[in-house]
Amino acid sequence: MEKLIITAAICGAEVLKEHNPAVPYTVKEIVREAKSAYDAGASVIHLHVRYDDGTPTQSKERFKECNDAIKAVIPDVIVLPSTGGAVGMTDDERLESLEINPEIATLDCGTCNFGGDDVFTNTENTIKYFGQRMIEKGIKPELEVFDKSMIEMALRLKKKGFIKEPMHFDLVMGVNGGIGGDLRDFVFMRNSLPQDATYVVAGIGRYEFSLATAAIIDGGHVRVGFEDNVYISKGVLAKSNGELVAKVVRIAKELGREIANPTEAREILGLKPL
Ligand code: KMH
Ligand code: ZN
Repeated sequence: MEKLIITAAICGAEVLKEHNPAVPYTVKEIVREAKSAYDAGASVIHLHVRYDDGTPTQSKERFKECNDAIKAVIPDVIVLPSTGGAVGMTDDERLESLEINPEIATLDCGTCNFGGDDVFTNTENTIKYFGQRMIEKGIKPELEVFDKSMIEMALRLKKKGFIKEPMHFDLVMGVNGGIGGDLRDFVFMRNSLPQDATYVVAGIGRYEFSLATAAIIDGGHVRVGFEDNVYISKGVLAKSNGELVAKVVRIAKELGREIANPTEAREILGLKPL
């Protein structure tokens, strides 16, 4: 089986220090959390950025500042910025993160409820616009799918030339508005992917480690981090993103799956070597 790529979604746009005091806002805190995840075994950092008061932003200047600061400490890590940003941002605002010329970035493949009155909007035209921009800039999309319909959207847009093969998906499961995170949901999503696709699974909240285990067994890859879950076990807050990554490493080792370093992760994802 391929080595296991672990992505750490260290920050997100919605989770706050009120949920877990270790959630990073400042550049220094973002670097601390990225380094803790990398040291524990993550080869990819899924990056959202905030202003110092915690407000989410897609400002290209803030992304550059955070990306440069992370790379100064862990130069070989793969930084995977968000183009999802936060609910309510405009398309062009969201695309600012691509100005750091990342190797890979998220491409959200559909609209869904996102808790309360929030709707995370990704119309077909938005997805085409983002897909086209990524092709022009030579950035690999990580296709974020919150439900089966979004896999179908990605496959349709691939046929129309807005997404290139080989496809790489992020099965985000357990969002309040998307597919659930039970094993049968995972099998359904996973079996709906093209044969040659790679995937990572991001289980939200209580689904984080059960879905990570399913992906480890299945030969997929895993995302954990404060964006998705702030607990290391029921009712116990994680001290860092590194602690969440370390738990995945322990499970993987018990199950006989080796962990990919960033060089190996680039190879698996079809990214250019550094
Ligand atoms: N914050 C969510 C509204 C992504 O990174 O592309 C969107 C999100 C997805 O987190
Ligand atoms: Zn995200």
